[in-house]
Amino acid sequence: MQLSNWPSITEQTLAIIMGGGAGTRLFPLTKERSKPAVPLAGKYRIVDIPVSNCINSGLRRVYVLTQFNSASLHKHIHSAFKFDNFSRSFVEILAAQQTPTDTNWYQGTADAVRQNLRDFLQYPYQYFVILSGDQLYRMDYRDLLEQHIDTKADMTLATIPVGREAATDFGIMHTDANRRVVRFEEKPKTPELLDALKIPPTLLKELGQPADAELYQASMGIYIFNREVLIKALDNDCVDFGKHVIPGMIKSSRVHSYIFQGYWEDIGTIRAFFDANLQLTDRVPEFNFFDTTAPIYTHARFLPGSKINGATVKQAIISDGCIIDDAHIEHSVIGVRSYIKGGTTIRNSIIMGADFYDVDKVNKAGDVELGIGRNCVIDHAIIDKNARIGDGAVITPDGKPDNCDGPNWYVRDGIVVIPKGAAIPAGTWI
Ligand code: ADQ
Ligand code: ADP
Repeated sequence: MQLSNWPSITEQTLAIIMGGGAGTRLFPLTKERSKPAVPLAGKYRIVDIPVSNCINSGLRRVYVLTQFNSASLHKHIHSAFKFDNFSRSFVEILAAQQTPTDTNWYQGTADAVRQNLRDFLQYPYQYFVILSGDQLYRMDYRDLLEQHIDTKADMTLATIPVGREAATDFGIMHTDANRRVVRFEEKPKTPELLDALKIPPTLLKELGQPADAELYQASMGIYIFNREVLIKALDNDCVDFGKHVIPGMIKSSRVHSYIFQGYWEDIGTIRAFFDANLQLTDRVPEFNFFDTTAPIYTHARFLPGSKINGATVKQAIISDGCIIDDAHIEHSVIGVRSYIKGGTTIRNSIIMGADFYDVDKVNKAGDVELGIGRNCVIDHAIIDKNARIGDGAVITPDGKPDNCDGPNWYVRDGIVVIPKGAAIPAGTWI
């Protein structure tokens, strides 16, 4: 190693994770917590994905920007991501803790970065990697940095080919032969605009796609800015990167596209979050939590192995520390410390588990015990942490509108969501 190469490119890079705006799209999972703290895949939290990608890419200075702080997010970050005393590595939360009417509330992604820019610039970082906080994917950001430096770009954004239906939800662009962005439209809606934005045959060929594929080059919301470029890009009132900052940079700056063709899912809505979790129960899921070359880190809980007392389990993830009696579990994700009693059927559902065991049975008579009671039927549901589902409860979205609210339950995108800590009395039919 040449000492003159020090500090390395990754040491000159600060990672900034956009941890979520108002969190309305994931409500009610974000009712009592910020989006990064939402549990994922039984034992992780959403924020573990981008933070682990950073660590596995050698980026060890990471800020998580979030709209409001929560004790559980703090506890999670501090226990999951500890570095030794001899490095200047950190994962820190920067929260806008004011109310929505206060001007300090982050108005959008660019505004969130701008409000913290002075802190970010205190150290001589040369590159700023800005990441969306609600996506399931594995990426080595060093490849992105390498292309960024090789092409001498001012800004590089990661992109992925998507179909026409998805294209309306993303920033869509055209690039030239050097992958420099020459046109950018945020969430194009009209058929004429979409027709004009298709990936041309030459690029389709380079990507190994059929010449007649109808694909669009979509922004993944992952950006690398050079230091001076970021300062200039935010020296205005622009609120969002996708809506304002990037479209404004196309002509004046060298914006390049890094094309990624691996697995990538946006998990920012209840439906997308639900589908991505359940896909993990596939025999060979597209996202591999078993990949030890780039592990997903979370906080170590030292829980006992799960105890299964005669259940039938098919295509499911069972996390640590569960106790499952004679239940039937199919195509579901069962989170840490879940207690599921006999005679219960759980299908196509996410049970997030609990933060504690109710060993002392602190419930008074008549209260519902922590976990899922006897003889329940749960289908197409997300049961958030610390919920208490009484014996014989039936929870399914059948016969209900795709979006509606009950006294202590919600239906969102056709999925019933029981919020954190809710109690559903015995015999309830939802
Ligand atoms: P969207 O995902 O719609 O599109 P946005 O709502 O700005 O854009 O969210 C980007 C990320 O920032 C998300 O992780 C979100 O949770 C977070 N975020 C949003 N507002 C925030 C705030 N005020 N404070 C902190 N974090 C906040 C963007 C781009 C598109 C691109 C898609 C890819 O604008 O061009 O195609 O991402 O998903
Ligand atoms: P997770 O384990 O899902 O990451 P947290 O970190 O938020 O959840 O909290 C888990 C820890 O919180 C438990 O190990 C327990 O020590 C503690 N805890 C939280 N609430 C309670 C409670 N009501 N009773 C006992 N312990 C609790």
